[in-house]
Amino acid sequence: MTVNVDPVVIMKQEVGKAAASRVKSDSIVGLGTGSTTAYAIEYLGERLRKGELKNIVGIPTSFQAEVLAKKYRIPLTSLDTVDRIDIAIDGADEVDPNKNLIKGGGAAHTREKVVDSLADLFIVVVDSGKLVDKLGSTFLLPVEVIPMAVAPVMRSLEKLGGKPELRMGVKKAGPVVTDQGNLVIDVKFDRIDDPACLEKTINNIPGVLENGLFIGVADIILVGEIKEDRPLV
Ligand code: ABF
Repeated sequence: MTVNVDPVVIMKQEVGKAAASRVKSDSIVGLGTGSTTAYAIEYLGERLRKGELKNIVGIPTSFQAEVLAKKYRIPLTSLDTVDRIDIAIDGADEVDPNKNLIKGGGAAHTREKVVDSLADLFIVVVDSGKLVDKLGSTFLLPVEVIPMAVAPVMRSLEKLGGKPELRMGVKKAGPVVTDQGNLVIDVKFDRIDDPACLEKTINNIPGVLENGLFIGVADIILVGEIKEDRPLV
């Protein structure tokens, strides 16, 4: 019987494993969010179980990462306990040629930026579809905002040339709420010519907690290639 495994799943597994294989024993590991990083977390658990890895602790970037780490028995700690992160593995929604990112599709970019920025080595795991010439060309820019400031922040984002929209949940039953209890505004910018400047400008708007521009944070981009359907016999 031939079983076809989704080539996207295979790609995510391979790039997640490639990142996780760079983790050394005795490391403090930033655990990212998203479906690709999930495979890296799973593989870290497998390496621990096999005894290939010893004595690592994880810092989760979201409730989702925390749940996965517990599922794969990766010990967890917090930034109150450690003063450094050796390596962080995380996904992204867009990557430009300068390794700048848009993140936040999973509404976790605030904790992700804290952890990823602290890491001595930040590895991003993506498929080739995430590679863009200019940030903002395929993905809206997520901005985490405190609930009482949504209206004035949206007006400020419009003045910057953006088209902001409050992110609603899957069933449109209500807005998406972040792990911090805030809301997310997704902003369409026709062009982002100076992402470093835009990141600072947006974060300076009163009521904004964090936006999804990650400038000069990523060290290594691991890009998975989606190969043709490879039936498993
Ligand atoms: C997370 O990874 C988010 O910042 C980003 O949206 C997501 C991409 O996830 P996936 O690997 O599922 O495309 O870090």
